[in-house]
Amino acid sequence: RALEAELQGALAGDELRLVYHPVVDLADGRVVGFEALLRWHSPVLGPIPPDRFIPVAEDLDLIGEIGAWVLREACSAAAGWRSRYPGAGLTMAVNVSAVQLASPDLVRQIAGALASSGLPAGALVLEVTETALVRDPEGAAEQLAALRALGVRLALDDFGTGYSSLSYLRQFTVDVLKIDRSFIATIDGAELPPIVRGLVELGRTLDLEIVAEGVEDERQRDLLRDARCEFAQGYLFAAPLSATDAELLLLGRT
Ligand code: G
Ligand code: G
Ligand code: MN
Ligand code: NA
Repeated sequence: RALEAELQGALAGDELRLVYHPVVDLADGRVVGFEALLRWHSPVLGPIPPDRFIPVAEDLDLIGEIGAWVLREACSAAAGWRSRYPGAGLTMAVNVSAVQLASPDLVRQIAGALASSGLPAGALVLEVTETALVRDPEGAAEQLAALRALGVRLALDDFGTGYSSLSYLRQFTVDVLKIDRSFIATIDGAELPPIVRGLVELGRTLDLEIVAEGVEDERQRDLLRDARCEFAQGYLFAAPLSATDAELLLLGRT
């Protein structure tokens, strides 16, 4: 298929880019970090969303190479921003798929990206989904333990949408819960819907950081902040930004 053929050359052809989606502190609106999101603009096929090309990259055995590039690029951007904007304690989150999580090479890739960028391990957050854990829970637990031993932090992404979320919280040690945007989209009245409130309180009880995803309006922001949800992402604050625009945001010029 055309997409498969084009993807083979995408990395070498410099067709992949990262964009950076800000994470803000709801208490004061400051940017505390970014989530790196992969973009592919094929000169032949146009822009292709990651939902479409990442599974293909996995089938073609290209995900190792692409994932390693994402890690190096994201860690080096974060290291640069942290040195130019010290004091903000900026973090960088990188998404890791089920296939990546199963790879024996992942720990080495991450250690390499940290070493070559100089980014402190504690500033890197790896986002995994519940579905990535369901396939091989024992293998995943081992891998997560090895990653935490490096000092990186772990986030459970799209929280609440996978299978039996709560049993995963018992089995796997994570640091951050990202409440899926489908829950945030249910916030449309004067009060936080009980499930969203429950998710925020669950995180607090378990001493996890909470990031609300997909915050699109001020009412959602205010209700989450009042419930003491600490962090959020969403179009209300910013769309995913190019490295240049992310830097302008840090400069306070946007
Ligand atoms: O940014 P966007 O909504 O297009 O992302 C769609 C999906 O692709 C999300 O689930 C996101 O986690 C995933 N994704 C984006 N960038 C990466 C990446 O670098 N690696 C992996 N494995 N998944 C990614
Ligand atoms: O699965 P993951 O959370 O990694 O996916 C992140 C994706 O969510 C990104 O592709 C990003 O474009 C999208 N996204 C981020 N903020 C918002 C938002 O406020 N509204 C909507 N509809 N999508 C968002
Ligand atoms: Mn994510
Ligand atoms: Na998510």
